[in-house]
Amino acid sequence: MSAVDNRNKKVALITGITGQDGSYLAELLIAKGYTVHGVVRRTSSLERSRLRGLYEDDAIYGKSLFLHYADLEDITTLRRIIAKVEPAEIYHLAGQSHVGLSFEIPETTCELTAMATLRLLEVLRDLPHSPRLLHASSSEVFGAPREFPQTEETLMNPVTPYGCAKAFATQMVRIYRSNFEIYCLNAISYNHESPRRGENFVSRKICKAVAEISLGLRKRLTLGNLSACRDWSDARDVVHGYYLALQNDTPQDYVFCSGVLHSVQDMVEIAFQAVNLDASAHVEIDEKFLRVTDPSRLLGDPTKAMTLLGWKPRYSFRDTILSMVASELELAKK
Ligand code: G4F
Repeated sequence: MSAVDNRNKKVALITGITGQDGSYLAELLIAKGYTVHGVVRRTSSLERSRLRGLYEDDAIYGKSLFLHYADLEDITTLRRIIAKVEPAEIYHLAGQSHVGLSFEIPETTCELTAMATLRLLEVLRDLPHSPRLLHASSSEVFGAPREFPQTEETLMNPVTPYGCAKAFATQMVRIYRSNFEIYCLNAISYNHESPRRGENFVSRKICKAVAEISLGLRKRLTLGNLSACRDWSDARDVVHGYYLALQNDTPQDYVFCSGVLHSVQDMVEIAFQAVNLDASAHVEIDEKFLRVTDPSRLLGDPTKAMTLLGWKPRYSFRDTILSMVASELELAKK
């Protein structure tokens, strides 16, 4: 693979560095001695709170962390950044990542999630020494899966605009890997949460509300489908998997998940128990949070990542929820 020429350089580029996964990954790579370049949307200057610990540290920002402005639609800028910083590894995490929202803005979702990935692959195709590329794919590509649990071999059958955009990007990565000898792979991750999760995702919404209810700041938590089940992991474990995946000499796809299903109701119960409150006294359902289509049985099999990469999650479902409630209590008290 042509990427081998760059391997001795610990230089990484992260698209989506201001997000939950990007910020944890940046911390992990810097701790491993990497120089990390992050791509930041021109509009995201106010959204860097997850990076604050790194950004405000004079020993890190401008020394082992650099931020560059580029929009995913503007591939020329991205091409220039790649030519300038010559990363050995690219972690492509950026995109429109909210499944529910993808029904409202399907065209934007396809531009930012599907086409942006293809454009990035085209940039790499033209480079004499292409960096290694990890594309953050999603369990949403399986949509209505034909098999349980799903593996790297399971056929894609997306049922949402977001899942469809991810399926396109995932397949393009496979096509470019086999046709152009580019080192690129898909990390097919299932839901993964943490205190840095965006507020419109169900875990953060639940934990934030629970903290505020326990402090008397509000009374109710309004949700959609409580019986929806997901295979939930912790984002801190998943980004460690991303790092391990790109260290393997052979590019291949991996599923990152817990292999266990929990319902939204389970999450609600754990979060309310953490503050000694009865969930049934505070939770109500509003149809506006129900999805047009909601994949119901996305359950992954993490065997390949565990055996081939030695990936071992450190956080249980309960650990993650408890850490999120604790973090929300701190924030709410401030
Ligand atoms: O937290 P969610 O919004 O995550 P979702 O849609 O599963 O997507 C996440 O995981 C995917 C798989 O890895 C990623 F591809 C994607 O980018 C994102 O990270 O919803 C989880 C479940 C759904 O079944 C939803 O219907 O929670 C249910 N839910 C119930 N009430 C709710 C609510 N979701 C939200 N956001 N808000 C609610 O009030």
